[in-house]
Amino acid sequence: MDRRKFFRLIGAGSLLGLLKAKAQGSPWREETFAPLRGLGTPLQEYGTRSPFEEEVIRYISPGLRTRHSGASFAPLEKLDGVLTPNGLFFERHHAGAPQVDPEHYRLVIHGMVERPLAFTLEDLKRFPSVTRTYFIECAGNGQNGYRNPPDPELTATRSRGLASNASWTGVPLALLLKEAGVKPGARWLIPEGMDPAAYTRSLPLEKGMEDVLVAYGQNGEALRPEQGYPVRLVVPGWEGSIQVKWLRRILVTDLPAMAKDETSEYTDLMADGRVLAFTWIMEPQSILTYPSGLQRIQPGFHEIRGLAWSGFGRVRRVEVSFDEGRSWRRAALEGPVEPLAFVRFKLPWYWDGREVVLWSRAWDEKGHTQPTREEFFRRWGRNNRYHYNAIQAWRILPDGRVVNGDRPLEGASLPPATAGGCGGEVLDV
Ligand SMILES: Nc1nc2c(c(=O)[nH]1)N[C@H]1C(S)=C(S)[C@@H](COP(=O)(O)O)O[C@H]1N2
Ligand SMILES: [Mo]
Repeated sequence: MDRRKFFRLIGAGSLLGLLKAKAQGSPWREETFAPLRGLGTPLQEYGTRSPFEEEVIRYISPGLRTRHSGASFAPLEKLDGVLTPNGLFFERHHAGAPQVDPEHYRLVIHGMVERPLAFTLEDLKRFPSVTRTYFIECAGNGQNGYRNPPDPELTATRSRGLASNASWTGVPLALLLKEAGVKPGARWLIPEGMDPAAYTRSLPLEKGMEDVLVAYGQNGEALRPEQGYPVRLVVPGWEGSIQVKWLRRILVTDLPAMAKDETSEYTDLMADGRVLAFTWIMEPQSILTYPSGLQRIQPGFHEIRGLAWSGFGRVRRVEVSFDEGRSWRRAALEGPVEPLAFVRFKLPWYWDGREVVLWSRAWDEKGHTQPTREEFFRRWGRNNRYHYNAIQAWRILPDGRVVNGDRPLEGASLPPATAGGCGGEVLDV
């Protein structure tokens, strides 16, 4: 839409608003200007949000049946900006979030090093610190897209809410490794968590030396227990499952651990039955948050809004289609566009009240984009449950209701239920 047309639309909209206000009587209502009675809330040592906002909550997946090994989704369509508030950051744990006393906390680095070391939390905070914004996304994000026929009740939360974005503060892992002195021949790091799951992964030393953070801060305060208090790994752009929380040790070694957490889970079953392991990088992703599933809109002007990100680097552009991919319009990205972090995109739009399907797709600086649902399933068969980044479609019905616009896949039933998974609700295991 060109600029002039856009402002004409806005102008028409505000004129309409004025006429409406007139029809309903004066907009200067007494309640608006009467002084509030009594005193307000006294000073608080730790603030709480307005009670009127209390329905903005994480969505806890019933799919894994327990609140200790499951996932809760961030309510993406109810948030503004790009930072996910700490109380709404998605969660995924395998055995609940332990409460760790920072007094007794130690991070041990051992194995193929000159000097095995144990750091207290205070030690870690004495190192030069770095604060960077990065997304974390569970490899199981998007899993609800596997459902066939598609779930009519899908929301943006349940479609892509196993991802969140925060400003992380910590020490570059490279500094700690230098302090310990990595021996020649070492190639792998085996980080381990202190939760009852003894959660363990294998991380290439090269990535560990590049940009991994040993993080203790999240959006300006200490990590939340759910995010790994007091210390977690932040592994920029890579799947959430490798970002070990409640980090207690890192073994430096020459071989990967092939731990349960990277063999029984977080491997990708391909169409031909073979399995890909160690698929760490998160492909480009985008989700329209407005309009999105279960919202209701009126004909007239709307700012289409959404979030995009990619594990390959910066998001270069986001496009929106109103005709299921035949043509695309470029959305504006709200800067600064940081690499490996959420980006907000926006597009002015006038809805004429006719049924329409909206798509969005992100392109990153390496030229990757998102497949359609059909393309995704052609590539993977219906076996894989991870790294689903197919375009999410939203259908606007003539009455303004927004529903899942994904089309049923021909001749397909529900994918077979297998053990594992990451909070997807398709799973019934
Ligand atoms: N120690 C430990 N670390 C863990 C996990 C866990 O269960 N235990 N879950 C992993 C998975 S699968 C994901 S997606 C991310 C989720 O991070 P979040 O809960 O902070 O969103 O943590 C990862 N780190
Ligand atoms: Mo995950």
